[in-house]
Amino acid sequence: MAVSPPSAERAILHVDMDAFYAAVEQHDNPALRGRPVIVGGTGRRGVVATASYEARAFGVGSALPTAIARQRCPDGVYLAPRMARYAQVSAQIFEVFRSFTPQVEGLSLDEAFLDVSASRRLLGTPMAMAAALKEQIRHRTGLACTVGVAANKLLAKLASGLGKPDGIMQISPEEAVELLAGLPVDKLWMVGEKTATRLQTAGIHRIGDLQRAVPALLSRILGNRAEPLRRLAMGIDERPVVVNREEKSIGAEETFDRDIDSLDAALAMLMRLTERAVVRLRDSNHLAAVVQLKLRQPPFVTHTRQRQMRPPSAETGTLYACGRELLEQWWQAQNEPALRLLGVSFELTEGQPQDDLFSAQRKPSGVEDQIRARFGDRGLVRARGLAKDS
Ligand code: DCP
Ligand code: MG
Repeated sequence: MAVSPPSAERAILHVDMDAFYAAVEQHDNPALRGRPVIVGGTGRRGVVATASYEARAFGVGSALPTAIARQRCPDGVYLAPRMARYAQVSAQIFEVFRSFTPQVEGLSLDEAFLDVSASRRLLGTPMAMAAALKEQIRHRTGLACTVGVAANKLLAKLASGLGKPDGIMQISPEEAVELLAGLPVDKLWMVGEKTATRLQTAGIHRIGDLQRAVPALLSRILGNRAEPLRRLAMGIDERPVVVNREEKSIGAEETFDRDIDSLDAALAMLMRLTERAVVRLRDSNHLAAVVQLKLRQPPFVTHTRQRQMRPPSAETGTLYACGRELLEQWWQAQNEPALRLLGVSFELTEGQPQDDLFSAQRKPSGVEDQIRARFGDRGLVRARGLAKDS
């Protein structure tokens, strides 16, 4: 049965960094480049978090016990993870993602879906955006990623998997059915272990079998999930990109009719925005733990810069001084600085007024909290086991 794609086709990118932790290590220490690098628990019962592509040639990869990895690849360089550093690089890549679209759904430190449907008018075809995105990530971090391009999440993720490493891969709706047909059923996100077993018992092993299955049979096995699953098998996936919940923050921003091209004017605007935001900050009875600037250059390149406040504060002067430093640094780093939009926002902390000495017990959140705030507990699960062990 032929199924036609939805008329207003979406443009979804799935971006995934290549050998993320290992690539960061190779970037930070050039002596490691070209060598098999294995990051993970280095203790007796440690497991591999990831391996560089050089190490993968030895059959070493994620979740393999490190002890076995050492047998397969005795000359590899074995390193314990440096989560704080990976989180820092992650923040940089997400900043690049958000300069293409606000519709960013982070899945882990190194992976996200971007709905760039509305960016097409301004930034060109999805393939052009994928190329620009790769370029900007390399420029910003020195690292390679792979971008999958398609009309939905299912196919975009499939595409990035096929394009790895350092690639761009597009899957059109026409190609999707055939590509999916050869894959095992449990590659579909709706199919967990239980469903897979049930399908296999009925002789449905590959997605192609699902595509051809008699509807009545499928309904018997899957009940009301039969139809959605059959559609997935045909490459139809209407799940939206769900923007991760931001940490609680308060801010003020403004888009200008005429771009601001002098630092003095930009600072004056920053002062106005800071005052405006501080009024709301005080109303909320919170302190600012982080000051963040949003800086958009014409036509649409958005940067963010942020800094922790130690101690957290609700004082206009203190917060402005922090924003001012960030703005001046950014301004000096630009070729032809100009602002189409400027925003300042404060990440809130539960802190009570500063005369309460005990409020200092609530420290600004650590790396783990930041990761959790962005991705939920999911973002930490994998790295957790490692940290304990090593
Ligand atoms: N990770 C982990 N434990 C796992 C899998 C991954 O700790 N079982 C960590 C290390 C990875 C990072 O998460 O560097 C990203 O995971 P990916 O699955 O995207 O794997 P990589 O980025 O390392 O490699 P690839 O190029 O295959 O994406
Ligand atoms: Mg990856």
